[in-house]
Amino acid sequence: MGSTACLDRDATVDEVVEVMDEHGYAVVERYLDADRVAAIVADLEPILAATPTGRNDFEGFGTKRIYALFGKTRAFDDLAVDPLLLGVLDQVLGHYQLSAPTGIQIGPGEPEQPLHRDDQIYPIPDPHPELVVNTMWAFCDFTVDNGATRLFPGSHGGQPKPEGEAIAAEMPAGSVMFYPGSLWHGGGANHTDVPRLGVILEYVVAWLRAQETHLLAVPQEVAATLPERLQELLGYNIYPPFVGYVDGRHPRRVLESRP
Ligand SMILES: O=C(O)CCC(=O)C(=O)O
Repeated sequence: MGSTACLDRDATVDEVVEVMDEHGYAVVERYLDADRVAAIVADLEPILAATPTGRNDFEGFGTKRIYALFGKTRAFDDLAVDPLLLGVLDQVLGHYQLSAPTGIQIGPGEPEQPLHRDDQIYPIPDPHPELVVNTMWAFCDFTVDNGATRLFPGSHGGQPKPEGEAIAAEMPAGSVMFYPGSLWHGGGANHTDVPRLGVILEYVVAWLRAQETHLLAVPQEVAATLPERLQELLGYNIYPPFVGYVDGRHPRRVLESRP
């Protein structure tokens, strides 16, 4: 991949926002060190072993997707509230929540995922302000051969699906790629005999429905033990002044009043 959209791990919020705005994506290379990558991979292995392959072209018949991620592992609690990530979300989305936190292991032989925009599930006419920001965390080297995410640089902002060849967002393990929900992209084909493992932490503005219903996906007794900001991102929050209340009160009170 060209280096124009790549940043070092000491990148600032402003740099990530500027590069994402210009190119439609920004890769912060090796944001996680090798030990952290290895620890997360080890944590995900038993979960992946119990995860079925996909049911359609979009999920991929040879691809495993870990849904209900925050109900299954604590490995992403700090990454979901990472200061660089939240700083970018503050600037681009304002009020937001987690939408679709998903582990994606593209199996050998998997063909390309259909190209799509992550915000096209919402029936809101183009152009519109960004509604979704996604981050793809690489837990192996992402290469053109093993299914690195394909994308069309500059295709964000409400444009029709581009013609021609997408590029492969190659990045070393530990890197994180930021991209807005309006960017045309899709998983790549895996031509190797080794799975490609990535995790998306996707966020959506707080006034739209999140893709996954975290309030049901993460057991309440687990949610009650999590840091407050993560609880908020999992839906224990309101969009001001009062979208999302429970019995007229902030949803956090439900966790606080547990026996
Ligand atoms: O796995 C990838 O590289 C991208 C997956 C994706 O875009 C999706 O499932 O929405």
